[in-house]
Amino acid sequence: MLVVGEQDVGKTSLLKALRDEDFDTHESTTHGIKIKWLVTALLQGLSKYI
Ligand SMILES: Nc1nc2c(ncn2[C@@H]2O[C@H](COP(=O)(O)OP(=O)(O)O)[C@@H](O)[C@H]2O)c(=O)[nH]1
Ligand SMILES: [Mg+2]
Repeated sequence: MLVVGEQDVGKTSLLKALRDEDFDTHESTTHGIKIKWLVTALLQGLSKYI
């Protein structure tokens, strides 16, 4: 998933929420791009077969 948008619209906060991470009212600006793992329900379902 690629999240693109204007500065300060909440991209980092949205991705943190999807990763069950805490909301930060003073989230610092992301410089450049940040790449992180996001384990989806599909991957979680597959994990029992791996
Ligand atoms: N009230 C409120 N503030 C938010 C929300 N999402 C993000 N923010 C705040 O808006 C600012 C920018 O958010 P951030 O996730 O860094 O945006 P980004 O620059 O698009 O990655 C930060 O201070 C966040 O705490 C939201 O849903 N509600
Ligand atoms: Mg950001």
